[in-house]
Amino acid sequence: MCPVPDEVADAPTNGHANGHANGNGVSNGTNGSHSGYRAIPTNQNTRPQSSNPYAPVQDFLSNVSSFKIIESTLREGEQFANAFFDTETKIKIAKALDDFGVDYIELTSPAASEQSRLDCETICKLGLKAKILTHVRCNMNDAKLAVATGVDGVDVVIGTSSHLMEHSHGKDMTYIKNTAIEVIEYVKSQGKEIRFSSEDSFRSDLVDLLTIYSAVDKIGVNRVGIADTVGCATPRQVYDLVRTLRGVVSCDIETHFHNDTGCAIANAYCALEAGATHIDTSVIGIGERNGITPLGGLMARMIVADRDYVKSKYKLEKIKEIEDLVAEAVEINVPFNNPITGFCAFTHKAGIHAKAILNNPSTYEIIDPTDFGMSRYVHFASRLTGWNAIKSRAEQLGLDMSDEQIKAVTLKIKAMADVRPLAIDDADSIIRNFHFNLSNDQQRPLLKLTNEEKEKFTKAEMDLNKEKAKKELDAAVDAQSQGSITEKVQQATVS
Ligand code: HCA
Ligand code: CU
Repeated sequence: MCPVPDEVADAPTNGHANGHANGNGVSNGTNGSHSGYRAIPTNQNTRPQSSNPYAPVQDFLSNVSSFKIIESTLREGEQFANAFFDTETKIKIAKALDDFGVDYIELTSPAASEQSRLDCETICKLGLKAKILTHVRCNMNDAKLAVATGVDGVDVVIGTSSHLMEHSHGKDMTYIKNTAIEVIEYVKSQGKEIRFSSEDSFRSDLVDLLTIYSAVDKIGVNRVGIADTVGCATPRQVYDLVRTLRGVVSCDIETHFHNDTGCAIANAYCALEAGATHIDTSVIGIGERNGITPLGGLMARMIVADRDYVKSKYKLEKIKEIEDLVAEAVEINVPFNNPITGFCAFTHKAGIHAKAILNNPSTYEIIDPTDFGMSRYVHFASRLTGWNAIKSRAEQLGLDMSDEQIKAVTLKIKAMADVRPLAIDDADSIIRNFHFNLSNDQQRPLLKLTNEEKEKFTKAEMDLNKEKAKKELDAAVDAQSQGSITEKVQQATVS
């Protein structure tokens, strides 16, 4: 369970579609603003990316250090069950994504509705740095509508799996190839970028796929796209397909992964390793069903792979703002386990973790929260806490105590946490009152407790003391027997 905040009053209202998704109605805040939590200063992370002994040997086909993002919150994201973006919201999202630094922004087809067409025109006129794309079916009517909106490029798609050819559009591969060529030639003739993608690529016939991609590559398509429309692909399958395709076409390769089986980020990464050039994302991963590769999650993955590239290209500290904007627009909470911005993404709790984190955050953090403008938190108000965390907290409160005294108050906090859940203020009161009693030779209660709680506390404290005494005894016996073994070895060497 995540740490319980002490200021639940700050929690946002929760009429959201996914209910109380992050457990507490709170999400991780940017520096110092994690509602109900107090950051404890730690040593700095000297090297957020330590070398990885399992890193693959450098592969010349890999684009892990040179990928581009096609941000599809305003297309795939609009297919999310709870998404209803009005024009103003679309503009806000487009501007935020542009400011973040995405390479492309993909918009819903102008053929979807008159408002969609108008919104497309409006966003094209914003003068953003990102290239604007719209996503249409592979036919001339849609292509003409798309070009007329003023977009920089058109993403066309058509289903190529037998499932979709039979049960969706009912066209065969010959029809698909001929129409694709017609559409591509038209869009190119209008001076626009053009991508051709096969829907449901991972359930399509490989020969069909390679034949059509090779044909469109020959007539100068800018990108071909692979889409895991149903989220069935594994990272290995992705690697194999992209790698094979890389050997067949010379144009760029875009990839699009649904998250039905939780592989959307891993698949995106593998696609880049195999030579894909572009990854489709959406903010918090929103899209059809449970969505696609999330922008923030992909950033988390990629910063670990190439920090310099990611930091030089994207304004990472904006990610929380963008996620909050989209979460609000579609009325969901950011999930508690979201990479980077999840409620406890950088909160450390167990004593062993806290101790190491206080010494050097890279011990239990592969990502430095400050790269994303986030804070780390050491959770010290629980039965799992350790004396190092309490020592830091006491220092932060300006209370001077010896290590022995800190260990004694830690034991009291742990015992109290066995009686009832502790808020941060509870733990602080225990530390403060304990310190007061020491300095004034008094017996002020550490915390206000009911009689029943007092009884439970006494018992919990006794148990912990017994446990502590047993551990000390064991340690003393170990030390003694170690001593006598060393003595015997020494005697044996001498004699
Ligand atoms: C869909 C279409 C799509 C298209 C992907 C692409 C998919 O909503 O079914 O254009 O590459 O997942 O196949 O999003
Ligand atoms: Cu999709």
